[in-house]
Amino acid sequence: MTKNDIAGVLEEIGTLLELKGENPFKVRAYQAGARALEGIEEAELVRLVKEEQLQTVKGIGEALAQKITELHATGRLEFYEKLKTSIEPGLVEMLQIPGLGPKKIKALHDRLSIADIAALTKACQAGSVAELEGFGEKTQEKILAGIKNREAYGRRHLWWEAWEIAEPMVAGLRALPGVIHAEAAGSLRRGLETVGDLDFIVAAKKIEPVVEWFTTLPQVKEVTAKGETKASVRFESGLQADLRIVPEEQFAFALHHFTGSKDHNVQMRQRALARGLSLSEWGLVPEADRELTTEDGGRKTVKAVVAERTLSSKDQAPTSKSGKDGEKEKKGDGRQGSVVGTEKELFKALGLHFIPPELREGLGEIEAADQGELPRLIELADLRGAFHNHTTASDGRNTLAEMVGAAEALGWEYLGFADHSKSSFQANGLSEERLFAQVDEIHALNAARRFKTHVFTGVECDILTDGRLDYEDAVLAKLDYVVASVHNAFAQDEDKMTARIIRALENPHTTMLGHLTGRLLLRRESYHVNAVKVIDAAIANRVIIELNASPWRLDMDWRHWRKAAERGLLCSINPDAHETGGLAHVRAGINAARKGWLTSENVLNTRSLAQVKKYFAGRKK
Ligand code: DGT
Ligand code: CA
Ligand code: CA
Ligand code: ZN
Repeated sequence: MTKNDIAGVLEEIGTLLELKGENPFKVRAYQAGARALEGIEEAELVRLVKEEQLQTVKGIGEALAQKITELHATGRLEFYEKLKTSIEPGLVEMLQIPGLGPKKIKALHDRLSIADIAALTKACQAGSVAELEGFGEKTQEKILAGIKNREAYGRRHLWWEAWEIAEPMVAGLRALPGVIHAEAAGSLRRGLETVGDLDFIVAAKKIEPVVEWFTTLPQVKEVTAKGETKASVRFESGLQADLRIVPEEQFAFALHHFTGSKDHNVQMRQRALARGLSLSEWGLVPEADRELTTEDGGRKTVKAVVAERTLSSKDQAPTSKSGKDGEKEKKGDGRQGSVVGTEKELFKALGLHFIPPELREGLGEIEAADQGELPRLIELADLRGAFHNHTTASDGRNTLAEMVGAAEALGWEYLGFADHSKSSFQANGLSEERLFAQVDEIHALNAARRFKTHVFTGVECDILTDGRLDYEDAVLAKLDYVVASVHNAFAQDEDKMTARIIRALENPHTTMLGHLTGRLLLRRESYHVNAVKVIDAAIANRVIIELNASPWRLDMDWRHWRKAAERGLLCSINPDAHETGGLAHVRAGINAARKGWLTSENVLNTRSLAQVKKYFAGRKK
């Protein structure tokens, strides 16, 4: 760690201690230490650490010297990691609100029991913050404004939440008169786990009604831009959406461009250039032929046409336009007729097979498309069941029978359960007796043939801090399968956590590993674990790693899957459903699986009931 990184950590420790209401002297010691570090040269720090002379620096005492040395050598500090996990994450998050320091946050926590931004918002709206000593009306207003801005500009959004808004909008756009095509593009279409903003691309005969519809939707909180062929809006949640309307013949190019990713686009343009072509959001034109004939017979370059169009849309933005302009613009498009009408044709024009949006991350998809080596990606319809699901027996909201009924309604051949084990008492984990009762219930359900869906017995078994599992072997042996997961002691260092998980994988009863990193997207960081080592161990022990399809997890991350699957790792797409509606989350898991280049062969729950039974039986031997 560099000097500045270390100073940053010390500063943060000071803030966190203050948040906890620690002794002000202790707080100040860390702040002083940070400043002292800033005052010396990097080389000087190296020398002082080496000669163990740090405490000779004014502002750095014995204890601090030790911590700096540890950070300098390892980049980590046990004390700091522990401190971080000892504080409610909501309080730390509140630090991002302008005008709210640790002292104020502590006061809010102590006096109003406010532990996160949602509660703070409510308290401000109710006026109770203003009544607190040291706060007042003005501060309260400032806090509210700060929260609003942070949400509006700072936050990304879960793919699932963005999709729930986007999907009906696409349907609405398509239903408008004069709309020829409408698609959601951007990171949403690429199936990224979080989304910055929505991007809609529309081909329409008449532009104005589309813009009008888009900007007057009931869920729109604010119209942030409104031009002749585009508009931007912001929703209640802070999520923003861009709309672009293009002439029909540009649709494929615009859709491709605004689907991205940027890296993919850059590589596509390079490929076009290598073939003497110029690819843009407006079209694909011969590079040598950059001069275009306009309607009035003049000659103009693509660049000039583009510049004009950009200008004219800016100039005319404030005035209302008649629908005729769409027609005019369409004819006025001087681009030479290219036969590209779909993305498929666009790729073909560059000698490529169609690249599914999920693969467009600039990670080798163009090379694979060139060689005809793109995988046949898994699809939602390939799934025939799912294994990691909860019931009211632990922390789920629906009974076992309700869950099975929902799986049957989805047409699934099988459903497996994995309620929490006894150490997860916060999640009402099952004692051996309660687990056996559930196993009996499942056997009875299968025997009665009440549902077409077969039910598998399983458990989500805690991996204890040392890597042992939460039940005796004899208990685990009674189940069809075991999902082993980490649910506590997140602060362990990477070596410890990695060894802990690997030990669990070596247990012959472990069928699959649950949520590899424990991350909660946009809410909680991963614990420290060496993913590559865990993947190696899973392959060596023929253990599955789950792709937890909960929109908050999507863990193991798609970025690991391509390589891992190539090396023989088997995946299971697990909804981790806590209610009947949660089964649908496999849709998000499919996105991630596709981004990880997975085919149906890579995923256990695409197999038939008979094959799965055989797989579990084989694992038991
Ligand atoms: P997001 O919204 O942050 O989750 O990510 P995207 O990928 O949706 O990005 P966004 O909304 O800024 O733009 C949509 C797409 O438009 C992006 O994936 C690629 C394309 N695009 C935007 N700006 C640029 C750019 O400066 N260069 C290139 N090559 N493409 C761009
Ligand atoms: Ca976007
Ligand atoms: Ca955008
Ligand atoms: Zn879990």
